[in-house]
Amino acid sequence: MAPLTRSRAGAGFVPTPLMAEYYAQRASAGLIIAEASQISQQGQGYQDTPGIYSQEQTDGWRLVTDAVHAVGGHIFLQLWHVGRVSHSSLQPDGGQPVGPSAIQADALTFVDGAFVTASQPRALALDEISGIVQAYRQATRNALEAGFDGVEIHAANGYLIDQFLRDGSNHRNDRYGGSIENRSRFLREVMAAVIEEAGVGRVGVRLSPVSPANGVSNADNWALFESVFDQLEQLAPVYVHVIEGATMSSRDHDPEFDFQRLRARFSGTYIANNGYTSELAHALTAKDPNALVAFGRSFIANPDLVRRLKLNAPLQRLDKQTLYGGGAAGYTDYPALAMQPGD
Ligand code: 8OZ
Repeated sequence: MAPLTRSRAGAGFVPTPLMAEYYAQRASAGLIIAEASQISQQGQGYQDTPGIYSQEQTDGWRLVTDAVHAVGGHIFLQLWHVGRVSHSSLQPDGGQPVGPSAIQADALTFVDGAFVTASQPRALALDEISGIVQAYRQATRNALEAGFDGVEIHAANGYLIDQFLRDGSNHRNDRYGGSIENRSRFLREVMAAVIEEAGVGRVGVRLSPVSPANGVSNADNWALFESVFDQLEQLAPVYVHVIEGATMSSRDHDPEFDFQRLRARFSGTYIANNGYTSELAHALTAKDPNALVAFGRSFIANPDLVRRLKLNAPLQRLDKQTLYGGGAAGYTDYPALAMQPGD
């Protein structure tokens, strides 16, 4: 199950018992990657997304991991810093969001029940960057204390790590900007710190090479991601998870960008995502035994998605009105298929 933002954390951005119920309902996924969770207040970009930086948040996530493990599931947490995709009202002391450079994102955030334009960011000072790496490290410790089986570094969808990677959002002229080697330094440092805390077997990473999500742009995505994959091969995370196409949208992309060729540069597990059908998933795993497929949107309305796919049963449609925020409606009230004799 791919990570899905649902904006249902409680006060203090603490995971709730309702969230534990939601994840436990979906434990037959095999591996759940829990929703993006900010590693600091500065890393938050939308209302009511959960955090993983306070003790209360860590204790709240324990409810979730216990509920999932009790029914035989496995669960990673996605670690998130939104960078410039935020709004001042969510930032410490109402300050500006931060990014590699002071370039405003062409992106919307979600605040007080409405979508609003991301605020003008300020460029991170060179000496602030190690503090953010340290926040990823502490968030990893917290996630392990909360009982997660591992963590996924969110390096996709135009958030902070992706903002460093792409030349449209990174105009720095220090060692974090300019060349691909420099623009990927922040990703390398975060990965190294998190792997040091958790071990290679408990760390994955998510990328969205061709997605324009949250206003990112880059002159040569192939050169960038070929290099990123080669660097990941060295760092050896347990998996690389790739959104093949545009985030929350179509699989269509420039045919010159060949995901199979990219995947071949990493010898570990590949998790493919975005708009997979059962047929596409089987075709991929038949030719790539070290590949998995993550399903996102279809898990929202189908807690028993795996069983439905196995039985070729109809899928329920998700209600867009209840995607973000609110309570049980459109969250934990999507029914599973009735059990049949012999199940
Ligand atoms: C939808 C709404 C808010 C955030 C992502 C974490 O795109 C998100 C997200 C998705 O990775």
